[in-house]
Amino acid sequence: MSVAEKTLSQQAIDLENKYGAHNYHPLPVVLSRGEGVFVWDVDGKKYYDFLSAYSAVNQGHCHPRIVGAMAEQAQKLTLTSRAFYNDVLGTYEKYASEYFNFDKLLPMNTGAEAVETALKICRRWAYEKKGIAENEAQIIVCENNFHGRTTTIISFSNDPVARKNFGPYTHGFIKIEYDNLVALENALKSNSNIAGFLVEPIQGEAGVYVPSDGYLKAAKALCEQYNVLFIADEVQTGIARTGRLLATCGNCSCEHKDCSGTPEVKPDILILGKALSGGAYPVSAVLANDPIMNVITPGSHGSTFGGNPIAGAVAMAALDVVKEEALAENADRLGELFRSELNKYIENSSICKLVRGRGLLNAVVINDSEESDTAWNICLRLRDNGLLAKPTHGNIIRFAPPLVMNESQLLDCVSIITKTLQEFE
Ligand code: IF1
Repeated sequence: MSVAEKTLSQQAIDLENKYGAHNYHPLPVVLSRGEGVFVWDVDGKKYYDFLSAYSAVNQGHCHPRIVGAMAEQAQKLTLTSRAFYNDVLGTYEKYASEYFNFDKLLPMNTGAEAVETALKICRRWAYEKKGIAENEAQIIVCENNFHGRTTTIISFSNDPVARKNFGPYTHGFIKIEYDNLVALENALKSNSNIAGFLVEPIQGEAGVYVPSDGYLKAAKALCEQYNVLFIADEVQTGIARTGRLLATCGNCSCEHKDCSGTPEVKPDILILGKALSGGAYPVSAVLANDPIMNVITPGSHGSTFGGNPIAGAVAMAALDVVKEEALAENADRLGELFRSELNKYIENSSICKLVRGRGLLNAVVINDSEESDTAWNICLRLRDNGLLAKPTHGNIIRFAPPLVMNESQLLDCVSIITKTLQEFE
């Protein structure tokens, strides 16, 4: 078939297949525009976006405030490196540190870079403050974690696809079962070289596993008891996604109802990314108080783009939008509605086992084996019906729309989802 005869979508797909590394298996749809909760493909077909670029587009596609801040800064100064000061970074660092109630922020670009940064801070704190012998620090992580794709991070992954043939692997990590306080305490009491506990408040990629109520709070208390840093990876769960500004609060007994907003579970190190920029630009950050953050000294860590003026301008606008548009409250309310409506369907469904999640980070477990392609086929039909979503693992479909969605749009999406599922019953 000649190029001219191929559709625009097929032409784009063929280009990626021929000239791009095959590190993804995207759903066959080629997007060319985004606005709010909607995206359009190259043929002008409109879709609800129910992935939000893996929770990076919480504020909606191309939010005018965020794009405007990016465009304005891009006309003035894009990058200085940290060899010099610039007139945005300090303002951003103050704004974000106060926004999340920490003494300091270390600016990076991707989530994985921020996770790596947190691991380095934790290890250096262990040697210089806790007194663990150099090179002996151990960091506890959870089975089925996802924290990024760097060699150190995949060294403590148990996903064979993410780690096979990427060895030799980085040492210094102890894996325990997620949502298991006995396992955590056993690890803490059996090894005096534990420096930190790295945990996702909700395990996103694993399939949106929400831990038991009180898990995070009790885990933090155990870390305090054993003088170990509690490191919360909120790259995916943060920035209002789970119905609170941070999911680390989501585990307190308030169930998001009357919580004062200050997280009952305050991490020693907080890791942010994705929606910190509203999906407009790579921005990530590590936040901590001075006794921990001050182990970082000039020349001991850095990044060419980390803390660049565009990142600071974009992040401040993105965080403004979260508060001005009450996105956490909206996510909390619409998330309850989404799960309640899906549960009504699931009561009489043979194809769906359950829906779980918090706020607008949800997943539906399909009643088929992990190896089946049912979830994938359901996502293909959802695409045909005007809604984009993608399976996380095998038989689990993640549903995570932008947090700017309104109730009528959500109910429209519930109708699309249930009508599509009905075709597979
Ligand atoms: C992919 C999902 C995966 C993250 C948490 C750190 C990072 C991520 C909790 C790293 C990134 C992305 C990466 C992307 C797919 C997506 C993802 F869970 F969000 F769906 F893979 F698990 N911590 N998650 O979720 O941030 O370096 O990507 O900016 O790699 O396929 P990053």
